[in-house]
Amino acid sequence: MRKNEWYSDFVDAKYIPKNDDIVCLFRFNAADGISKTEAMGRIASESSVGTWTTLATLPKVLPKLKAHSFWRNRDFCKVAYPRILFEPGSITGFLAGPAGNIFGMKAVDNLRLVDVAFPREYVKSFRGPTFGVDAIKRIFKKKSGPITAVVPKPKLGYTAREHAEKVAYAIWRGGIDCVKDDENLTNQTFNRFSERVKSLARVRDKAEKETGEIKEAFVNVTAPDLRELEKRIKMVYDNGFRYFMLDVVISGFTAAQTASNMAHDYNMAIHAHRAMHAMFTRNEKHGISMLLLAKLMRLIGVDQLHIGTAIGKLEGSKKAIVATKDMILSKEVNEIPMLRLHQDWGSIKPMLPVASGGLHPGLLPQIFDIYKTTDMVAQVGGGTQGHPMGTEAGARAVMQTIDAYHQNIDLREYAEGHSELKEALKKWGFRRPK
Ligand code: CAP
Ligand code: MG
Repeated sequence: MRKNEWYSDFVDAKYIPKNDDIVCLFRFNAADGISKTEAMGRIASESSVGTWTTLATLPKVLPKLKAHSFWRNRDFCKVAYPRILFEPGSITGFLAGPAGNIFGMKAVDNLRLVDVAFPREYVKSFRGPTFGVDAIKRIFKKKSGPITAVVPKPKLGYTAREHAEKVAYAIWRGGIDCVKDDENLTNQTFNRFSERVKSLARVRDKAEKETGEIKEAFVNVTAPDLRELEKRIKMVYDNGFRYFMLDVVISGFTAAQTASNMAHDYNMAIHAHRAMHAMFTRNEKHGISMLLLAKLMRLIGVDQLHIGTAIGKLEGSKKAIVATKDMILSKEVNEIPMLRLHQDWGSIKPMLPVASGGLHPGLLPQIFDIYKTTDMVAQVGGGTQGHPMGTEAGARAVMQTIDAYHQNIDLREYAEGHSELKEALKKWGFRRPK
């Protein structure tokens, strides 16, 4: 132990976590001159009750509050935290410890919070999704998924009326369930939020009447402050939508929890876009894993979350995506060494995975095979609006692909009797965008 330091007090290989402890799995690289044990002590100390030097006075309760780094395998370690350390029902209150200062410690060159096993009592302090998987049946009255969505592309540029009357109308007419705002569409001068919501509601009613199908929109309520966020959610609700969309990472965890509480109050569902996540999820050696971000979002209570495709245009390994998909859809999942901890969800509803990013009809069957379910949301933006015969045909091609998949018919064979699918396969085939 170095003079005037007490980090080693936070390392105990004999410590056996209590059932009620919160256990974090970290991946770390100790800095030069720092042993792995010293690094583990710093991680546990700085993320719970410690600091860089010994202290003159200590509260009596301190031994009960200390975290224990109790396990290591190569550059992975586990730290157990007494649940009492954290405010129940608050993701921000949790992250400020195990995902706070420690990322910046000089004692580590890299640090990644890979997963967290939350005990039942802690899980119970969250509300979870309002609908989650149930949205398929309770909102869309469908026996099985996927829920289909299309983002008007290009991302920005349409006026509110063009967005609704030109693009959304064609998407809904083509059989798609939901028209999704892009992540960077909020309240621009050329596409005002209030006008977009009202125009979409008017066109939705028209499309529902003409198709006899339930039509929804994922209107992006991402806002500059919580008061405006609440106003936008209320406006979407007042215009008869059951969903709203939030950029949960960009908005932050307090906004996400505020939105979830409002979704419960209004009996609405949240489509969670994860834009900016790759800033801290992508580097396997540093940051927070996408799996853990998804776990936090299920606790907070979003109903569906983008989790990656493995074969589309954005990064994400198939192994990690499948481990995440299983964790958000299941009641309980087992540990996968160095990737995922055991988690029992109690009565928290399963959350729907969203596959999106570079998808087109030729790729959808592969997505359903990777996910091993169609209980999901399939978003196809460019892969619908880039269709040679236009947006409505692009939407029909997506729906034809899903029909073919459900009937276990090869796409090329199904395309023989469906011109929209045939044209889509002619343009994109089965290529995986880079
Ligand atoms: C997809 C998308 C989504 C990405 C987000 C886009 O459009 O609208 O934001 O899927 O990535 O802007 O790229 P396309 P992820 O369907 O035209 O690709 O799903 O990985 O969070
Ligand atoms: Mg987008």
